[in-house]
Amino acid sequence: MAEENVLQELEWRGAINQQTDPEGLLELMDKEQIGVYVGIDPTGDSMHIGHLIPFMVLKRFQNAGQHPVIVVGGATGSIGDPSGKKSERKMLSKEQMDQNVAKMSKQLEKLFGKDGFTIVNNMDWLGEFNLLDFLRDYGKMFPINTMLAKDVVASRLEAGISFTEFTYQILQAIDFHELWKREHVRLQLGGSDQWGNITGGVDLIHKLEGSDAPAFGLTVPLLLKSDGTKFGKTEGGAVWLDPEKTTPFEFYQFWLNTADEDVEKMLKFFTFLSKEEIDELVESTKTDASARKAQRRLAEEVTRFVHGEEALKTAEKVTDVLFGNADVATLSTDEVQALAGNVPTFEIGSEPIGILDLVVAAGLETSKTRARESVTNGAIRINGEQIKDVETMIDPKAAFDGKYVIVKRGKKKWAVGKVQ
Ligand code: 383
Repeated sequence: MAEENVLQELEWRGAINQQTDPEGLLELMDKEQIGVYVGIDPTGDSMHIGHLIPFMVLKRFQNAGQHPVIVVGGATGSIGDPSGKKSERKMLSKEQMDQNVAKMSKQLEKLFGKDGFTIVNNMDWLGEFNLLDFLRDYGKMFPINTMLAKDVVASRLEAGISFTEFTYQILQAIDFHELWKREHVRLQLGGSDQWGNITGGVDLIHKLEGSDAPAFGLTVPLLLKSDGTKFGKTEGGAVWLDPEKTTPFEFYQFWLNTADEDVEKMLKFFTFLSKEEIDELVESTKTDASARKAQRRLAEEVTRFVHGEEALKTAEKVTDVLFGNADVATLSTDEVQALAGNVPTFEIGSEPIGILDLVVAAGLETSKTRARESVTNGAIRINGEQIKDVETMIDPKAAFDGKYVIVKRGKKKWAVGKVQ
């Protein structure tokens, strides 16, 4: 069998929504290495897993030998893409935007490595224009009727859209042309909400560089779960890539909790596993669903990709302690710190403390009388060890470098005391 090309791979992964000219693109990639780009607006201080959708595809083009380019939109972010938005956006301050650009760039370097990919800020060129040049050089290239017909604009005409946001599509088109010239970019990727903006860029390049100038667009479907709800949201809100906002443990848990009906789609989208490996895992959801082998592998692959091997191991360990049968005493101090990020915590002095006072301080019982009952019943464990004697004094300095005391009541209630 001939080796599969990147578009065939995207096809079986279900990762193509629309594309402009697949034959032309394949022919070009056979001849030369091209730049492939995705843009992201720094409207927040972290990416979330929705952003991963086109970035996973970009990574596949990188693995297939093409050169990834990412635009962090310092300029476009200050305008606000109306795509997928029902109302006008709030504008961020320049300082906020600069901070977000720095944070997102760091996250992107973690995913794509420092070498072998290019990251640019469109403020570098869009920030230089003066109004008259903009209107004369570019405005003339954009027929208002075409702009009005774009879904994004058409759907907002009734509710209203400012001239500022209306202009957004021109800015993204200029970016594509600019990168076409300076980075040999020939293909732009995005979620399906970006189709109008991407084809706007293809059209601009054809107008300025000739109708046979090579420029292509491809969009990736935005995911829906089998129950029809939006992918990537939990009760607590978005699932962030920033470990300060969503801990690697919570991140791991999000993927681990994928429904059986959705796990195949997720494995195809968010991992680099082969079709055969995925088929095998999907099969196991039918033959041995309770083992959750497919979910485990999914959580493992995505957590490793986003947070690295060490954070993955910690997330797995904490999962095993909280939901499996791993012994608390085997946790390292760093792992206890990760655990503390995911269960209630309380502050505790460094002097020895009576077990009943400790259980109350931990918030696991409301009174010493009730704490006494729990202890006598054998429901209380300190650092993994069952304590039944109500007179026991606990030394907070005894374990985990003297930094933490882990209190557990029954099977599910945890609290970590942070030694002051
Ligand atoms: C800016 C300048 C460019 C090209 C693209 C942009 C950003 C683009 C946009 N993208 C979204 C964002 O930044 O608004 N106009 O939040 C999201 N993307 C990706 C993907 C997605 C899109 O970053 O569909 C989800 O994540 O394309 O909504 O020159």
